[in-house]
Amino acid sequence: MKTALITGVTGQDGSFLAEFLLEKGYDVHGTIRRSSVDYRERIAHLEGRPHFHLHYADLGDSMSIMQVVSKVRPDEIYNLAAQSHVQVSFDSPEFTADVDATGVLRVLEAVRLCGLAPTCRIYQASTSELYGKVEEVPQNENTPFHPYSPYAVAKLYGYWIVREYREAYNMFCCSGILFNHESERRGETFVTRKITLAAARIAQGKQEKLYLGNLSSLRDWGYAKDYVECMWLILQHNTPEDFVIATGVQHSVREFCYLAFRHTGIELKFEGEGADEKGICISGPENLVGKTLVEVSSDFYRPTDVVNLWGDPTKARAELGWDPARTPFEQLVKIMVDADMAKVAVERAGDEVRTNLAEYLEKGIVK
Ligand code: NAP
Ligand code: G4F
Repeated sequence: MKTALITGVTGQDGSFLAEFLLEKGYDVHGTIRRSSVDYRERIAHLEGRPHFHLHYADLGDSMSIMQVVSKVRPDEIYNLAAQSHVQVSFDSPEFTADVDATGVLRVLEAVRLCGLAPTCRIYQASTSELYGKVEEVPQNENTPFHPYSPYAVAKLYGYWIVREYREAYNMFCCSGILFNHESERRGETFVTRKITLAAARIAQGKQEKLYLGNLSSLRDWGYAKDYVECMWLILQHNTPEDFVIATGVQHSVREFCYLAFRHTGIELKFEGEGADEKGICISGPENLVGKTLVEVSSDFYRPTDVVNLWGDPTKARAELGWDPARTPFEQLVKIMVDADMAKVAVERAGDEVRTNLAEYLEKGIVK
């Protein structure tokens, strides 16, 4: 039985990867951080299962990383932990650098100092944000980097320190340069999830309007569940190499928004430009027709924004046998909207029960 250590197991990717590796028969260890909230929604269903273990560790704390690596002595490490929100990195640049840049070094050094360099394979969660202010489209493994946020600059250090340890110490460490990947487990402040949740709430009368930033931004969006398989494939390859993981298809935030609303039964028409652009309901529930449901707010503009990400997955397809087209864009949007429609319906049912209960208590029907 192989042993894997996943940093960031509570995140979107960490939770899917843990499920994937357990399915493959791995003994899976994950790192968690102390928090005042003990419920870990994405991995609650795995906790207590045989071969799934959790350890406290923080990427900002080298001693905790050393402890967990020396205790677990993993065959494979998936370093997914990060401050992963680009906009937040403008507000917390130092924290982002500590975790997303120096944190990678801490993991590599822990492996080396524990004497695991010859045996332990390491996957580093790198990102298409490295291409930033893009110098060519689509982007592949040879495209020059131009990071365009504190997050991307920190991740660039992570990318290079991984290469350095590979060359200097002959370690099997690789970066997956992953383009945006989304799912029903995506954090609620990333644009796709923000849209699917808002569309579901608006369709069910729980929200009036959705405010977004740059609607023209272009992304290559895939399904996170497909992408975690690639992380594993990268570590099973016969040589340590870096790979671009993407679908090879690009869409705008506006298109995502249009499709998500359409899937809830609301047809939007976008009018105006830039900060004045609006998404108006042209068909759907009677009470919404004619209403502006989407507006632009400069609160969601970034000091520098990456607007043209489009990946070329040729190498991953040829060398890893990975299929970039497994979950097409429309299906991804549907998966996310369906999940959020169900989530909002459950929330509404809870509201109804609470309202009825309050009324029954007031009338003395229940005591
Ligand atoms: P996510 O949902 O935000 O998860 C991030 C994980 O990192 C969480 O488990 C979080 O723990 C943990 N973490 C944050 N700071 C930490 C620290 N100081 N020490 C230890 N753990 C810490 O991110 P994701 O979407 O799954 O992405 C996984 C990785 O891939 C990240 O490194 C991200 O930068 C990278 N990436 C993501 C995408 C994408 O489109 N999703 C694309 C390219 C690269 P808590 O739950 O305690 O906060
Ligand atoms: O969903 P986003 O916040 O994702 P972003 O910035 O591309 O970063 C994600 O993908 C990266 C891979 O390329 C990862 F490395 C990173 O960890 C993270 O997972 O924003 C996507 C685009 C941006 O151009 C943003 O300006 O959508 C635009 N956008 C427009 N309105 C918005 C909004 N983004 C957010 N978060 N919220 C908005 O209201």
